[in-house]
Order: sequence, then structure tokens, then C-alpha cells
Amino acid sequence: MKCRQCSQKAVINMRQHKLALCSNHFIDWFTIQTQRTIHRYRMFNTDSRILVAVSGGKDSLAVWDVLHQLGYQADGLYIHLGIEKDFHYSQISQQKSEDFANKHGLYLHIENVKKNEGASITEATNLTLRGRNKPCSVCGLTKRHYMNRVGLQGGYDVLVTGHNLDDEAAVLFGNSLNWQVGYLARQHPVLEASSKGFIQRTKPFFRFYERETAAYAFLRGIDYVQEECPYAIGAKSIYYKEVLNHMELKRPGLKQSFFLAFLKAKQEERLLFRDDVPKEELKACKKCGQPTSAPDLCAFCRTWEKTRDLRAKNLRDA
Ligand code: Q46
Ligand code: ZN
Ligand code: ZN
Repeated sequence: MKCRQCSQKAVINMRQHKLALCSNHFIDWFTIQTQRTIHRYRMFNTDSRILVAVSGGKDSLAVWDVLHQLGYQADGLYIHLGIEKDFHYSQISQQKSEDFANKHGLYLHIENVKKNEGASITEATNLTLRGRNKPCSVCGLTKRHYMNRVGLQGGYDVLVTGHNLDDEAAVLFGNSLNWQVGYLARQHPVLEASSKGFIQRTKPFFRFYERETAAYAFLRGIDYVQEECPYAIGAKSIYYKEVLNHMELKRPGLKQSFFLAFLKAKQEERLLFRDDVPKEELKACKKCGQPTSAPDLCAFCRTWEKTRDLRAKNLRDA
């Protein structure tokens, strides 16, 4: 197969776009498409101060790379979660993030959950949920808390994540299967800072398939952590991705139209996905000050206080 632009050997064929490209033309295309998405969805501009949440994986490092290539002012944020099951996932991914930042002369904030909160995500889960669940719920609320806090405290205008179309389509699929109307109403690649205390969040890669972000990272020589988080194994989102990929094989473009038609429907049929339902009144958490619907402490502070109490009790009893 030949590149549509220059007739050299193509390295990727994107069936949903009926477009095959060579390495150089693919990198150009990918960069231009990202810029178009940023403009079209009014994500940010060259004056914006951007914070990119990096995990050390291909998508987040690739989005940081493209923003840097396009001349945006983008710093990184790495959150060390203390995930060490089977292999040193957190340690390796921090190293990859630091190496990337150093190579390109970029600034990386590093937050270490164990140092800050006194326990890793895994320990907190074992203590608060007695190891019955995967650490993903504690992990999710902790990451959201740090991204928001570092973003606001650092004076950033927007937080960027590397989510791609496969991620978004899988979330949409799960939310639709369960008719989670509230989640459907909120799902969007640009989340405005709707209430005071929240930073705006955007996903400039939301129109790319995962194989395209992987190809970009590979062709640009980005050294990223290849392994998934060990707790991702068996996650529902991975199963939904597999189902969607299976359908995509028969109908190229299905994932793309599933998600883009959802965004269009949201815009046109506001009553179907009402986002004007009265919002829950949010108060400032008594401890950390971040917005919460809880009367006293937010979920983050409650989880980590409980972790510290149980840890201290275990140490006393030992
Ligand atoms: S939530 Fe769960 Fe992820 Fe956290 S514990 Fe790993 S799989 S990293 S996106
Ligand atoms: Zn070419
Ligand atoms: Zn709090």
C-alpha cells in the first residue's frame, strides 16, 4: 500500500478515513488533526497555560509531544500512585515521564501519593476496603483530586489528558448499556470549569483511534511504558474496547461514528441528554477546600483520613 501524498510505502492504513500514509506524512497529518481539534472545540490557545496529566504511557506522552511541537506552553504532571503489584509499574512510568521531560526540556510536576498521604493506593485500598476491591476507585478519586489541585494551585488554565477515541467510545458504550443518563450528560471532550474550584479539562486526542496514537508514539521514537497498570487486567472498559474493535473490523468507522454521532445528538437533542438539570450544590471541603457535595470532608479527604487512622491503629496493635 502506498502513501496517498507521496507514493512511498505506507506505514498505516486508516480505513475509517480511507487514508494510507508514510511515516512523515502520517506524523504531519496527526499533528495537523490535533491542531484542528483544539481549534474546532475551542480547547485552548497559545496564551493558555496547560497542564498535561502524564502516566508514562503512549497517549499522554504523545499528547504532550504534539502540544510541544505545536508551540503550546505545556507542563506535565506525574502522580506516583505506588502501584507495585507484579512489577514496579509506578516507578517505571515515573522514569519514562522524567526521561521524556528531560529530553525535551519540559517541566514535570511530580506528586508522590505515599509521601504525601502516608500510604500508597494499594495500601489505602487494602485498609479501607479490606482488599475486596481493586484499587481503581481510590486511584480514580486520588488522581482527580491531584490533577485539579495542582492545576489550580499552579495557575494553569486547562488540564489535558491523553484519552483517545477508543477510550471515549468504551466509556460511552458502558454508559449506554446501563443508561447512566447523568454520566451521558457529562461525557464530553471539553469539560468547562462549570463550578468554581474546578479546572477546565480537555482531550485533544479524542478523535484518534488508539492504533493511531500508538503509531505516532512509535514513529516519533517516544519511549513509553509498554505495560498496562496491573489492575487494568479484566477491567470492563477493556472488554468494551474488545467488543467495539470486533464490530469495527466488520464496519470500519463504527467507533468513530458511534462517538461523534453521540456528540452531535447531544448538541441537537438537548432534552435527550439534559445537561441543564439542577446541579447539586457544592461546598468547599473543610480540609482541602476542593468542591464537594459531601457536608464535611470530600471523598478524597475521607478516604485518606480513614487510611491514616487504620494504619496508625494497625501499627499500635502490632
Ligand atoms: S484506575 Fe485502576 Fe487505572 Fe488506577 S489502579 Fe491502575 S487501572 S491506574 S486508569
Ligand atoms: Zn508520504
Ligand atoms: Zn477534601
